[in-house]
Amino acid sequence: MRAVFVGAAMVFAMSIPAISGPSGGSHGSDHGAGHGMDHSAMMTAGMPGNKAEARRAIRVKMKETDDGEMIFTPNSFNVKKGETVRIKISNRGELEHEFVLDTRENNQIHKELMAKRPDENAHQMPNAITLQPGEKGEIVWTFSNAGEFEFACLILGHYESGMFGTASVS
Ligand SMILES: [Cu+2]
Repeated sequence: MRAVFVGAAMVFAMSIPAISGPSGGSHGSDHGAGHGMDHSAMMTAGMPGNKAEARRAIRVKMKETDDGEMIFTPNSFNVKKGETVRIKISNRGELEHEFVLDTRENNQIHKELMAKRPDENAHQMPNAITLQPGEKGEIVWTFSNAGEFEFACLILGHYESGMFGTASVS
């Protein structure tokens, strides 16, 4: 089964024609209205999971450090291919942060778009959550494909301050 890029990645792919994903996803012309995204559909990084199938939780904290970095703790985790996990995310910092799980390539595209249009920070995607200081949230995710994926905060300047990490699926 071919991986299909959904949601924001489609929109970005339309505006940045040079993008060609290594997964062979069907970008571009054949996906119809990109805004009517199917939230149940698979992304390269996997798909929204069923909470009842999650056997474990992974806790990730987001915060700023005293020396000016912004970090995820931990900044990496491992899961098995096909595993469904509850990713419990808490914002322990004093700024708004987000957790966006995707391929590195898609996160870069997304980040560049956000840099151009910072008013579009509010993510309504199943692979992303935005949290205010002190807030907690959860993404239930099934890691359908093996590979190295990235979780990142794409708010302007945060990635450059260290806000990214690796989800390794094997
Ligand atoms: Cu952030």
